[in-house]
Amino acid sequence: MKITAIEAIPFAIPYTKPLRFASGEVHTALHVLVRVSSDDGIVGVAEAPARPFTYGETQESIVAAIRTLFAPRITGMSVMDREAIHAILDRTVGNPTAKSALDMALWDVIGKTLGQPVTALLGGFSDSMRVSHMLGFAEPAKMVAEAERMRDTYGITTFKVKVGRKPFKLDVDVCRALREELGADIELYIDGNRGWTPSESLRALNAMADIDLTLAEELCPADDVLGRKWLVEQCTVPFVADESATTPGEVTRALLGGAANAVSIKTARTGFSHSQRVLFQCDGLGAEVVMGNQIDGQLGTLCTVTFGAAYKSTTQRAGELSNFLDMSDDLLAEPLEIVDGKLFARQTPGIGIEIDAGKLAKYRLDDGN
Ligand code: MUC
Ligand code: MG
Repeated sequence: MKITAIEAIPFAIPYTKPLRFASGEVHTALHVLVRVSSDDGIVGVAEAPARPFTYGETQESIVAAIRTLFAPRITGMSVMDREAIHAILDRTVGNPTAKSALDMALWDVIGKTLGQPVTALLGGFSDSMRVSHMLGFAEPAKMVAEAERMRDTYGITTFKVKVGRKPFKLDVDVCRALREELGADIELYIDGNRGWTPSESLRALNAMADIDLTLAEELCPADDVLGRKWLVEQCTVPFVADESATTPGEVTRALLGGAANAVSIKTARTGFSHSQRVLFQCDGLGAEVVMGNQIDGQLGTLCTVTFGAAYKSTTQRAGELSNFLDMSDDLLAEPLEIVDGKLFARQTPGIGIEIDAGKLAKYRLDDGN
């Protein structure tokens, strides 16, 4: 079970509908496919999404970190030596999506070698998750139409609404229109990507007090330390830390410091191994979790549901598993399907990723060697 080769393959797939939010926008999925081969002839696969506006990584930096820093140091180790491998990766600070893709590709090798689904190895709690769809910035009528299409086509009834625009009236109008047009049965929550100040956040929450929001995520920066604590104390729904709590240590600081009382878990940035740490920490401290979306493609989404379906507390809420629907194409040979508002984890050995070789050849940005 020794690692014999590690590849980092940059690829680009355009979105048919770009996602816009307070901290940035994404028009093209500039991701990196990570492949780890073992001496048993097994290949594990995962993807790293470049999100410079959140983690500072670019597609080029992810490829460089894997090829020049990580691959030379862990090639030759056993795929079972995950803790030792992470200790080596963590000698380099940052690079969360590069490290996480490596971690998940290693789990994929382990699952395939053992002939077991990774979701079962992780926890095996359930076979699927309810899906939440993330609505990016647009005019209220367009966001309502998108939510209706998601509900009518895929049976999705939970929506995360991107907010954080200034002034906040447009965001309030959107949330109100969604509630009025889609009715009481849908679940709505908001994510500000740090776009508002603490006081703007509270005024916006008050203006939406009758809309029955279920979560409020990253409405203002966590560095607004006292203001954020003041906001969280007054917020009547769980306040979710997302990009401000991307490591177990940051999660502890956020929860104990009053900067949040719920946490978004994203396998794109904590892989499976560190997502376990974050989840168990939240379970132990009694903080709710939500499986978040790093604007993942189908590979990343499959990783999210592989982890999210595996545990009781990650299945309590719908996971953010649908934004790959906005991509013009993807690399999976067997595409993901959302049916009746649910997405299933794959019960085949490993994560269940099979790459379409033709599509990889079409979208990869390197020379293929
Ligand atoms: C989210 O939940 O914030 C947008 C920025 C980012 O880091 O992730 C996405 C979705
Ligand atoms: Mg977020």
